[in-house]
Amino acid sequence: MTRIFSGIKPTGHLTLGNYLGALRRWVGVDQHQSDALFSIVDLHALTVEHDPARVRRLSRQSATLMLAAGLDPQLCTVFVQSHVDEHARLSYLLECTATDGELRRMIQYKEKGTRARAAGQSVRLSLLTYPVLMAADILAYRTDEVPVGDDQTQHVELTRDLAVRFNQRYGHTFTVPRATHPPVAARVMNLQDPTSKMGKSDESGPGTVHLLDEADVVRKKIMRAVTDSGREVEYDRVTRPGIANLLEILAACEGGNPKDLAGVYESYGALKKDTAEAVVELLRPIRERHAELAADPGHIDSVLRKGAERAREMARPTVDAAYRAIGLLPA
Ligand code: AQP
Repeated sequence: MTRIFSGIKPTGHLTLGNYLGALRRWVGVDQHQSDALFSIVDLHALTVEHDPARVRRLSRQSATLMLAAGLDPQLCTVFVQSHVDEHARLSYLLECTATDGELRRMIQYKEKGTRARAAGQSVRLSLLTYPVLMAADILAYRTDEVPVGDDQTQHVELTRDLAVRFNQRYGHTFTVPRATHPPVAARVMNLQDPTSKMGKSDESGPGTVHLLDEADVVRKKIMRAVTDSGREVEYDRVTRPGIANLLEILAACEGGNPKDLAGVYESYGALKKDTAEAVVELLRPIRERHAELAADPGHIDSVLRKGAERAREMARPTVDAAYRAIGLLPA
């Protein structure tokens, strides 16, 4: 059976991008057809300035939303990354496999590093090294597939390179994984700046739809989405990024493809209205289920505890094998 691993960082409230780019497929396909692990990758939330209480709160909220969206702990393993020591144990060995050059080339390091420096903040060393931790997250489970939005492609490429290099140097230890992406909405763009990804770090911004936004807030954000000066509804990501984004969101919500949908609309207003209603309906059951689950935090904790136990059992043999292969004396 195909082994799948993917994760969400508790750096903000989950967004429509997280749902369409990742979570929806985990729920609809991956957990049914594969041996799947889904993690709240909390260590990755510490690479930029953070508030400890907020990370804790968002970790529980992310877990609750993952279950509210439909992940079923009977079908897949849901756990918090920091509860399973094997991730950090393996990460060090992979730091001894990676080079500083390949990490400095990572786009997210360059972008976030530049942003932090511009804000007068220092850049944490972990911002440079976290893609190695991400490789450890994936390789510890001998993962075959990593379902992600396409912003993560470069990180999965690095993971593949490290797996191949380690296997060649020290003997076959890791499965070499591949990234998989959804057919549409692999990159949902910010509604106010359709050339940037809709990211959850962009807190209360009007360009980001959060899964827990009230219906009227969702409508307002979508109706105010930036479009362009043209009039015809055309699907062109380069010249009409705002309209293309709305068409992709609508196609992802209702099925079909964005190009065909473009032919159905004669005005931007009508497209926005239908997109807003489609998103409201998509999110309604998630918000309702979230409210029920949030009322019972003990249940969430128990799911996460059992998930971590299962994950630990799966990861330990591979990580132990890596320790032996690289030349460390068994304890
Ligand atoms: N806009 C998006 N479109 C499609 N997929 C997306 N994903 C994230 N944003 C989009 C996918 O969701 C999964 C979890 O993402 P994450 O938690 O690693 O990152 P994020 O939501 O992008 O969070 P941040 O903090 O806002 O990230 P930065 O600031 O790093 O961009 C992944 O599969 C991701 O591809």
